[in-house]
Amino acid sequence: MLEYINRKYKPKPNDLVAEYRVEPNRISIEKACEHIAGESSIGTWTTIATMNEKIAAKLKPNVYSIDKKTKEVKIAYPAQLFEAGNMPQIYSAIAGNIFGMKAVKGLRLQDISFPKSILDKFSGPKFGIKGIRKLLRVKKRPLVGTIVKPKVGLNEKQHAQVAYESWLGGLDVVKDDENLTSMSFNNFEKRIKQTLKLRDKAENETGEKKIYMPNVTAETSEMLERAKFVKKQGGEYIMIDIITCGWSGLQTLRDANLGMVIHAHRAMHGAFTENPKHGISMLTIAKTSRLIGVDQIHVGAILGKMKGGEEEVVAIGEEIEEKIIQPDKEDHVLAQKWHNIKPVLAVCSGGLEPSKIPELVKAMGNDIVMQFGGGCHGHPDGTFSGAKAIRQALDAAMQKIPLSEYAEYHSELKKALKKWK
Ligand code: CAP
Ligand code: MG
Repeated sequence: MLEYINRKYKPKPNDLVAEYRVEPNRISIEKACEHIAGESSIGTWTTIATMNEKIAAKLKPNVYSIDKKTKEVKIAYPAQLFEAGNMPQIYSAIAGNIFGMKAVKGLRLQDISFPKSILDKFSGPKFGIKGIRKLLRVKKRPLVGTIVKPKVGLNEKQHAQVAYESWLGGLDVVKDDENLTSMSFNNFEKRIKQTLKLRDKAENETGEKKIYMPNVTAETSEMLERAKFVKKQGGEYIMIDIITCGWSGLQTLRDANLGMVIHAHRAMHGAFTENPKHGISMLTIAKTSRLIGVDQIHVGAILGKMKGGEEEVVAIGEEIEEKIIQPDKEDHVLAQKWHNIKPVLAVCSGGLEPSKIPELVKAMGNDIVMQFGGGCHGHPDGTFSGAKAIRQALDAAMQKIPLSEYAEYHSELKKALKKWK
């Protein structure tokens, strides 16, 4: 086996660094690291006659940090191991076979630090936070939105009507749910046409910019066709389920450069992000999505129904918004310079309702989109009132007025607080 452990090694600026949490399987952590470093680069389970010193000198990674207490391991990979601009290949290397090796009981990819030579080959967000705020004409406050519910089941007309009432009630954004694409009872093209028509009506009636985020998730060439259709119909946003579409689908959609805001839904991430001892961190998924070029991404809602505590969600929020990330041992975050890769807007969603707004804004700041599905359409008086209650709670939070006080003279909010207290 090639010697991969070199605690004296100092990562070169052009190395890609990966941080793993390594749970060895009845072998030493050093032995496990040998297997990980080899299997993710140029090695295999035994020495081979076809290996030579030249290859090793050029492509051998270095395990330069092993913390036996936290089980945290850092590996520096020469950039030549990767095809810059090809995210599937990068993950096939450092997030591929190694997860299934007998040498580890558990293995978690906690963060990746990309070197500039790789960063330069990806587009990054087209709009970023500034571009989104300019498009929506919302300078400072958080954006508020809903997801049409039930997730699926409404026909095109009913879907458009729920969106219309949400916009009229004061929400900025209405999105399709992650499992709504083109159904027998809700055709994609019909839905887009009818919903954008009512978006225009809502804009005229409210004087506010209103956004519809159609879910274009599909086989890649079909997804591209649907995105182009949305654009032709006057849509400015598209939503994609990035995990089920995969890095290749996301890169294709981004590199089509359609000039549309890309909203990244992360459905299925929980299959590998939630176990602290095995899988891939949501931080890694979020920063990879920023690099490929989504404009906004679901990061968790801290107070809602989905897992993801404040520390993790705040750390992800910083990773996708800041220009320079300092290493943080607590949050298992590596240093990262983002150079000219624009910031991404954090989306907080899942089990939220108006009473959660002040605390969520306090934890995450104003550069967020807060989305309420059940927390809007579950209002005792329905969607329009649910949307009003959300906007009222946001206005109160922006003026630092306690919700209970604001609710005294805002009946929709009062009813929402009563239902979900
Ligand atoms: C929220 C939601 C979102 C989740 C995704 C849902 O609806 O539409 O997909 O927020 O989770 O289908 O559950 P509710 P995350 O507001 O009714 O919960 O944002 O953590 O990726
Ligand atoms: Mg959903």
